[in-house]
Amino acid sequence: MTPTPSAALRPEPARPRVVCTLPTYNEAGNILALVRSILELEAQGIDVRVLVIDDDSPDGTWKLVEEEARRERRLFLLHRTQDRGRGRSGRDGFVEALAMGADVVIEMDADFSHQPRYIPELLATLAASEGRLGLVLGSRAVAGGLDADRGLLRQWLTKCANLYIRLLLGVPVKDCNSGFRCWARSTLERIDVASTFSPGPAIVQELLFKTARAKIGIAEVPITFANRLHGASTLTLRLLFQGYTTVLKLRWWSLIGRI
Ligand SMILES: Nc1nc2c(ncn2[C@@H]2O[C@H](COP(=O)(O)OP(=O)(O)O)[C@@H](O)[C@H]2O)c(=O)[nH]1
Ligand SMILES: [Mg+2]
Repeated sequence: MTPTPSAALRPEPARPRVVCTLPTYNEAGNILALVRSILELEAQGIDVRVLVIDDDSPDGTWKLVEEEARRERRLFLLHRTQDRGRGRSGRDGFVEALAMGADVVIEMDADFSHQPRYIPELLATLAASEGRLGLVLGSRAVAGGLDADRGLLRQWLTKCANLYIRLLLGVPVKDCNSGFRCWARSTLERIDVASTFSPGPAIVQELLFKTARAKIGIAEVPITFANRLHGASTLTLRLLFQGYTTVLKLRWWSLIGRI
């Protein structure tokens, strides 16, 4: 269980506006329950909205969200019909969240791998840093963190990818593949999130690299990463390979001053 944050770690009294961005592709089995459990955080004093970025999912995820958003004013949908991709959706989600006036943006997967119960601690860590941190991530790789339930092969792949990325990009982070992250608005603006180029899941490493390179403070909070609740992973060997080459590209581009 997550430890209850100490009084010193509670979010500041001036409530920051929090927007949770959820990119979705065929998450009909998860999305509404996840949205509800995020919005329930309001009971803990968090000013929270949810933005779903759906790539015209064949299973109708966007329709469920559209209907729910008619009743729930804190839920928003970005229905994309072109240029499908986890990275492109992530980028558009960040840009939209900033346009919605977010002070803090939480990005997370829409499959319950990233559990809403950790959000208060991510927010509290960012707030307690009083500007020293610009990114707090949910981490499987620090003391108290766990990669639960996934197959050994998948855990091993995650570990190898992590080592490769840390060595190549030199980022001061233990879990470089975590897509459960809490961003200060100022960080997204400084790294010019609108210019993100990764079409696929490598957006996670691209934004991490740009943040570390801008010398913005990053902290890791332990989480248990759970297996997805419903549906199937979109990760393919092609996407995995694309991720590895994107990391090389990032290193090269930063060496020649292109980014
Ligand atoms: N909008 C959008 N979301 C995507 C796409 N691919 C994956 N996602 C979402 O990105 C998150 C992570 O994807 P997932 O398949 O769980 O990858 P895994 O956690 O690496 O197995 C989930 O919320 C997916 O629904 C895509 O092409 N477009
Ligand atoms: Mg997942």
